[in-house]
Amino acid sequence: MTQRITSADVIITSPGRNYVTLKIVTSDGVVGWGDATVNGRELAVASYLADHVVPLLIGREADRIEDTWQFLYRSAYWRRGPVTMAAIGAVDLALWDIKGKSLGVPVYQLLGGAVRDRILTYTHTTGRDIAELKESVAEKLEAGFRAIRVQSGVPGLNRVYGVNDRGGAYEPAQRSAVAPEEDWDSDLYLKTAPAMLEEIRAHVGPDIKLLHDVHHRLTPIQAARLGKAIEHVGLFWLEDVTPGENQEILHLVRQHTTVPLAIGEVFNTIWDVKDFILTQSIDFIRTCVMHAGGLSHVRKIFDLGDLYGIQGAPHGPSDVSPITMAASMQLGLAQRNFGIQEYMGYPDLAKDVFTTSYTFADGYFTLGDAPGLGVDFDEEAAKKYPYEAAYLPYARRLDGTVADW
Ligand code: EZ4
Ligand code: CO
Repeated sequence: MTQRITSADVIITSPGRNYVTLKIVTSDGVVGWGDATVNGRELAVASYLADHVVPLLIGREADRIEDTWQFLYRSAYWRRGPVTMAAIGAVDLALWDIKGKSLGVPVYQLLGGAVRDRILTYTHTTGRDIAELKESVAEKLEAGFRAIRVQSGVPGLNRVYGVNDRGGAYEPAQRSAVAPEEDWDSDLYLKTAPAMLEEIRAHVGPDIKLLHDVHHRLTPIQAARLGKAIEHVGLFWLEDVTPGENQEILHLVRQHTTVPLAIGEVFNTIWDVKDFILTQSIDFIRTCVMHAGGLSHVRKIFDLGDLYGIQGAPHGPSDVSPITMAASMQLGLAQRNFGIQEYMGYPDLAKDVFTTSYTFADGYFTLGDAPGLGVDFDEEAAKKYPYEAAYLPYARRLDGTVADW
C-alpha cells in the first residue's frame, strides 16, 4: 500500500541550545524525525521548510526518498547553499526514518547492512592554557574516549576559537542579540601551536588519536609550514587549515606535508567538495549528513571519496541535533570508508527532548536495533524550551580586520 505524507511540521526548541526539528507523518501513522539546525541561522531553515517545502510534501509518496530529494533539489532551481541543503537534509532524514520504521529495521540495514560492529568517535577538549587542556584531556580519557580533538588558548590573544574564555567546555554559539567577537593572529598561533601539540602528545602517549582544528584560519603556505612542523606529533588529522572555498588551495598544502588533512563541515553538496576529492588533496571529508542534503547525498560524497581512499568523517558538534547524530551513525555502520564520528556531546537539557538508541563504550558508539534512525523526540518537553536568538562568534585580527572564523 502506498503510504503518503499527510502532515509535516517544523518545531523549534531550545533545550540548552537551539534545534530545528521536522516531523513528518504518513497516512499509515508512521512518524519520521528530521533535523534542520543551522547554527546561528535557525529561523531561515525553519521558514524555508515551513513556507516552501512542507506545502510540496503533503500527498507525496513517503517511500520515494530519492525522488523527493531530486524533486526538492532540482525544482527549487536555485542551487546548493546551507539553508536549502539543510532543509532537504531534514526531509531526507525524516523519510529514511519513516522507511526504517515502516519496515521495522534500523536505517543501516537499508543502506546495505553493517560493515563494522562499532563506530570510532572523537570528542572535544579545550583549555585556556596547556595545563587546563591537559585536565580536559584527562577527563575525556577517563570518560572512555580514545580519540580527542585538542584546542588551546593562544598567548597574546584574549578569546580564540575552541576555547571558553571563562574555562570549561566550549560552545561557540552565544545567546545574545549580537555576534560575539574573538581574536586572531596567525603568527602568534603558529608560534605556539606546534609546541602545544607536542606537549599533549607526550602527555597522552603514542596510542591516543589526536586531532586539531585550525578552523579556516591560515593561508596555504602558513598551513604547509604548520603541517611540516607537526609531522612528528602523528596527528590523526589537521582540520580546516584554510578557508577552502577555493578547493584547489589544499593541493599546495598537500605537496608540502604528510599530516592527514580533513575538511568539509561548512560545505553542502558534492559540487562544493569534489575538487578536494578528485585532486586527492585530503584524507577525510567532513560533510554533515544533514547540512549536505541528508543521507541520500552524503553517501554519494563518501562513495566518491572511496575511489581515492578518502574517508568519510561527518561533522557532529552539539549544534546538530541527536537526530543528525543518529543518522550519521547509521551511515557509519554501513559505509565502508567511514573513518570517525565527531561527538561533541549535548547539553543536559537536550536529553529531556531527544531520546537516542546509540550507546558509547571504550571510544566507540554502538547502534541498537531500534527501527528507523533510532531517535525519539518529545514534543511536550520541547515546548518548555522556547527559541532564544544565538549567534556564532566572528574574529578580528589585531589591527581590527575581520578574519575567517
Ligand atoms: O565550529 O559546529 O569541527 N567542529 C567544528 C565545530 C564548529 C561549529 C559551528 O557551528 O568546527 O565546533
Ligand atoms: Co571543525
